[in-house]
Amino acid sequence: METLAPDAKEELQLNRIKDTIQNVYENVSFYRKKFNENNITPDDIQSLTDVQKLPFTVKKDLRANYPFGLFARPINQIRRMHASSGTSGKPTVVGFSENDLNVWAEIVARAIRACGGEPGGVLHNAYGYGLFTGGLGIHYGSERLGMATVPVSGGNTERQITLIEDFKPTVITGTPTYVLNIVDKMEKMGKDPRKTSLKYGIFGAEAWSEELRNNLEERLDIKAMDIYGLSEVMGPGVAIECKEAQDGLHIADDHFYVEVINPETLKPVPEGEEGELVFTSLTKEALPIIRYRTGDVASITREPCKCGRTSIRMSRVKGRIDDMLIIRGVNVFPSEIESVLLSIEELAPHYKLIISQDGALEKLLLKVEMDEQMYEVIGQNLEDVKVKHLSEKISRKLKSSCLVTINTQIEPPGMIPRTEGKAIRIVREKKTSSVAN
Ligand code: DLL
Repeated sequence: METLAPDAKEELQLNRIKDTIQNVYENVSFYRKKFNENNITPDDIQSLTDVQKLPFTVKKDLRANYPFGLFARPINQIRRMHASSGTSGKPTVVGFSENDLNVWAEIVARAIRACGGEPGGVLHNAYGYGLFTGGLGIHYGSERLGMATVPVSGGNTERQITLIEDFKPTVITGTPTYVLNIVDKMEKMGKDPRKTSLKYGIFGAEAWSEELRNNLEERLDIKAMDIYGLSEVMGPGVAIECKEAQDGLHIADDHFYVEVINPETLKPVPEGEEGELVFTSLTKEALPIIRYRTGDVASITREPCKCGRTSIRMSRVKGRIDDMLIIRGVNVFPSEIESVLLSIEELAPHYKLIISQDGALEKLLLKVEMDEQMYEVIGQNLEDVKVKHLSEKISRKLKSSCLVTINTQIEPPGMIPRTEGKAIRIVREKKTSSVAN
């Protein structure tokens, strides 16, 4: 399936899309109503371009149909549910049939294999277990591949280090920022992270930069690959980098049909151009999803990959449209700021962006940690002239790479809160009083 000729793949996609449309038309009143409103019946979908006739689905639709309104199967055919944390409103619930779980495990097994995992090896899984799809999604894929899977989940970093030393995994999975915490901790404990048995990392669930990849690869002496996914579409495994090229993520396009649209006009953008990723599931039974607007910004390419896989590839996700900052008319994603910060040796890869409202005006403050070594060099004195020079260097680099000026505050090491899962890069503050101008 991974090396199927593109024509054959498209034929397969069309057949599967037709089945999916039939499934939602018959079993989900939300879609039937929407199709009727748009004068569409399943017979109208005769080619892949016809997919563009279908209405989009957005997160709001999942919330409005909470909990099971979009399920195409009754509860007695559901074998697992996952849900978002619901911090920004009602949670979204997703359901999987037995077959869906099987397909998901298969897709993730394929993904881990593409990243260097092998039957017989050990995989240390530091993605959170529970309602989040990361932990269990990777877990069953790893077992399916035939790997001894360590379900350590996030947190308890010292124990993670002991387990890595004792169980000798070759693969580690987790959010890039949490794995960064593990590496920091190892170094603090006087251990050399390059000396572990680890060879490959499979990192995702949050936007991360090429510079963070370099940092993790260098400090852990591994190859680090990017894994993408979202619970509404499945979970981890929707797309995966291969260890051979590390150049774009192979979309599991036998199971997901991808489009890239301009989020304002909602029209497709030319191939290779950035836009919002939109996915239609092709094989899901319990929660088929039609033209789901992910809010994630990336581009796609059909150029062949040197690994031999024929699937469409997507670029690294730059970020979520909601997280894009507009600074005096210039659009910047936190991942672009991250690239700049990580290119500055005196800084640690820990930062956050604080947005506060000052009347009608939005203010932005970047807080970034200084590297431990630099902190010692300045005798832990933040008033040292070297800190001022560092601040100027950050401003200069941000200006030349991102074309923006951002107020920056340099923090001592350890001041930015660490997380066990996805990092919180953007903090929106209600009050303005605590924010420096
Ligand atoms: O984060 C699924 C996942 C788990 C993916 C483990 C990879 C590894 P959600 O919690 O529903 O699902 O969050 C989905 O996270 O829309 C993106 O904005 C972001 N995201 C996921 N993977 C990446 C990635 C999981 N590799 C949301 N790069 C998505 C950038 C990512 N952003």
